[in-house]
Amino acid sequence: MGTFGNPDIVEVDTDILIIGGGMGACGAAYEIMRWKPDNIRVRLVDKAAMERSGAVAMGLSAINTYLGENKPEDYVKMVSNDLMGIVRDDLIYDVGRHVDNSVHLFEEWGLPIWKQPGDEDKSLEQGGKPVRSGKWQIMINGESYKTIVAEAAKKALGMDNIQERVFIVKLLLDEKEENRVAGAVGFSNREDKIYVYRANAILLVAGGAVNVFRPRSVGEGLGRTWYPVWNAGSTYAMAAQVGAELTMMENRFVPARFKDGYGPVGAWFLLFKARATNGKGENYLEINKAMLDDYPPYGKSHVPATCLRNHLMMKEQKEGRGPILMRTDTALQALAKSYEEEFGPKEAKKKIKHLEAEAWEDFLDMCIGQAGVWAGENIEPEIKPSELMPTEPYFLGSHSGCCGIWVSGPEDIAPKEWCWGYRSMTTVKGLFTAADGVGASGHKFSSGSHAEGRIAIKGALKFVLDNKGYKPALSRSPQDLAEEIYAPVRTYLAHKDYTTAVDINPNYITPKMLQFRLQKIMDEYVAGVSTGYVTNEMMMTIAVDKIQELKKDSQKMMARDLHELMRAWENYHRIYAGEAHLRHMLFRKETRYPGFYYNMDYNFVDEKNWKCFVNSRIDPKTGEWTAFKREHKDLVPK
Ligand code: SFD
Ligand code: AMP
Repeated sequence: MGTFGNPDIVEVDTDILIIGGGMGACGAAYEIMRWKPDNIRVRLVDKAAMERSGAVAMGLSAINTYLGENKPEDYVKMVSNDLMGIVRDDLIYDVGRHVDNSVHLFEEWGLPIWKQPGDEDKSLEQGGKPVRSGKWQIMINGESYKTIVAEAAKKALGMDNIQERVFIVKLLLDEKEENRVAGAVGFSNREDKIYVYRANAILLVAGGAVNVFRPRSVGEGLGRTWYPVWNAGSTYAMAAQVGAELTMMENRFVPARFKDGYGPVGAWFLLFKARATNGKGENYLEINKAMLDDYPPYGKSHVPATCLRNHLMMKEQKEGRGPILMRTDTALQALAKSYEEEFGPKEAKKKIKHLEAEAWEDFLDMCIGQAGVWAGENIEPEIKPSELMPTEPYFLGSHSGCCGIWVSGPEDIAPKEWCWGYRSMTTVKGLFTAADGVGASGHKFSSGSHAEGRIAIKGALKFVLDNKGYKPALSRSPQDLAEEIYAPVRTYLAHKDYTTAVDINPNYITPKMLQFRLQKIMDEYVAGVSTGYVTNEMMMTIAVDKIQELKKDSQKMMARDLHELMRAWENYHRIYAGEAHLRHMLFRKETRYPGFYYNMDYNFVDEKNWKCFVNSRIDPKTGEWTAFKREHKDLVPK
C-alpha cells in the first residue's frame, strides 16, 4: 500500500486513452463502442466524477447548437462572424452537419427538451418542434443534463474501463519515434497511487482554462466563476508541452454575465427578449451603434460579434454611465401584458406564474449561485433589474471563444494544408483532441462538444487500427515520473517543521499563493479586469519575464494532501495556458477582439496583415516557444 510521500505505481496498457470525462469525452466513450473491435482496449480517466464533472456539472438550461431547419453553411457564417472572421470553416461545418444527432440521443436518453404547444409528445427526431430561444438555441430542463449524458457514456464503455478521481499531469512522447505520443501519467486524488499509461492513441479532452486571471470574485466570493473552476488549462498545457501546435491562443472569452453570481445572459436576451441598458436606461447598442463602423464586416451583420457587443457596453462603464442593467423587469412585464391581451386575466395569471418560474429555473438549472444572489439580495426579477458585468477572461474553444489546438480537418472539405491525416489529430502523431481542445472553431457548446468527441474518437480508432503493431516505449521511467509528480509532497514533508505557521515557510510556497501570483501578473499586465482589459507591448514583455520567474518559483510548490497536490499541478497547467495566451497576444499586432482585450499599441483590426491564424509551438526538447502565422481561407463564402 502506498503512503503519503511514497505512492504505489500502477502501470496500465491500453490502445486508446481518453483524458477527461466531460461532454467531448462522453461523446467519445459512447461512439467508440459502436465501432471498435472487441480486442481494442479503451480507458477513460477523469480527475473528477463524470456524473458531475466539467462545464455541464451544474446542468444547463439551453442547448446552444441545434441546427434543425438551418443549414451547416449558415452555421459556419454565424460562427465566423462572431469570432471576427478567423476560424476553420472545415471544422465548424463538420460539427454543424453532425451535431443534431447528439441532441437526438440526449432526448432519447431522457433529457427533457421544450416543445411547441401540441408537439409535447413528439421527439425532435419524430419532427417535434423545439422551443427555440434563438436561431441556433433550444430550451431544455437541464439540471440533470450531465448526469444523463454521463450515464450513457458509462453504460457504453463500462465502469471497468473508466477511472474517476485521477488527475493526468502530463503526456509522454515515444522514446524511439520523434513527435509521437506514447502515454500519459497521472495520480489519484484519493489514494497514494501514480498511474502510468501506455497508449497507441490519446484523446485529450480536459476542457478549457479558468482562474488563470484574477477573478472578480475575491475574498468571501472566491471560488465563484462563470466557467468551471476545475478546468485548469490541462488540455492546452499538456498538448503544448509535447510539441503540439496551438492556434489562436490569443483569443479569450469575456462573457457579459449577471454580476456576482455569473448567471448566463442568453436566455434573457433571446427567450425573454430583455434589453440591456446603461444606468440611465439607454440602450447602449443603439446609442453606440456608430462604433461598429470601425469593425466591418463583423460589426455590420444582423447580430454583431459577441466581443463587439461587449465593446459597446464597456464604453458606458468607462465613461461613468454604469451600472449596466439587464432589464428583467420590463421584459417580464411586457410578456405579462401580452398574455393578458391574448388570454384574458384569469388564464394570464397562470401563465405569468409559469413565466416567473421559468425565469428562476433558467438559473436553477445551470447557475444556482445566481438564484442565490437574487434570493440573498431580495431581487424579484419581474420587479427589479439585475446588474451585468464583463467577467475575467477565460480560455475555451467550444463556447464563444476559439483558442485551442490545431487539428486535422475532415477529408472531404478541408484543404490539404488543413488535413494531414486522421480527423482531429493534432500535429503530434497519435494525439487527438475535441471540444474545448480544438482551436479556431467555437460555438460548438455542449452539443457540438459531444458531437466533436464522437468525430474525434473515430479518427483515433482508425489510427489505432492502422498502427496495430505499434508498441509504445515511454521516454521516462515510472519511478522518475513518480518522483516528479510527488515533489510538492516531498517538499512539504521535508520542510514543514521549520515553521509554526504551516503556510509560511522560506522553503516552499502554497499552491494557493502561487495561483494568486499568476493571477496578479495576468490581471495587471495581460489585460485583465483591473486595467479594463487593456494592455500594450511593454506591459506584455514585462509579463513574459515575470512568468519565467514564477515558473522557477513554482518548483517550490508544496502539497499537504492529495487534494493540494492536484491544486499544485493545476497551477503548472494554468501557467502554460497563460503563457501561451500572452505570447500569442504579443505576436498579433492588432486588436482583433475589442471588448475581449485591447492592445493599445495596435488598437484596430488589420484585415490586410492579420486576417490569419496565429499558431505556436514549444520545442519539447528545449522548451522554446515559437509563434508564427498560418494563412486563413474562407471555404464558405461570407
Ligand atoms: O448558458 C481532467 N456551456 C453551454 N453549452 C450549451 O450548449 N448551452 C448552454 O446554455 C451553455 N452555457 C454554459 C456552458 C458552460 C457553463 C460552465 C455554464 C453555462 C455556466 C458550454 C458547455 O458546457 C461546454 O461547451 C462543454 O461542456 C465543453 O466540453 P469539454 O468536453 O471540452 O469540457 P468539459 O465538459 O468541461 O469537460 C472537461 C473534463 O475534463 C476533466 N479534466 N481529467 C483528467 N485529468 C485532468 N488534468 C483534467 N482536467 C480536466 C474534467 O473533470 C471534465 O470531466 S451558457 O453560458 O451559454
Ligand atoms: P450566453 O448565455 O451569453 O452564453 O449565450 C447563450 C447563447 O445565446 C449563445 O449561443 C450566444 O451566442 C447567444 N447570445 C447571447 N446573447 C446574445 C445576444 N444579445 N444576441 C444574440 N445572441 C446572443
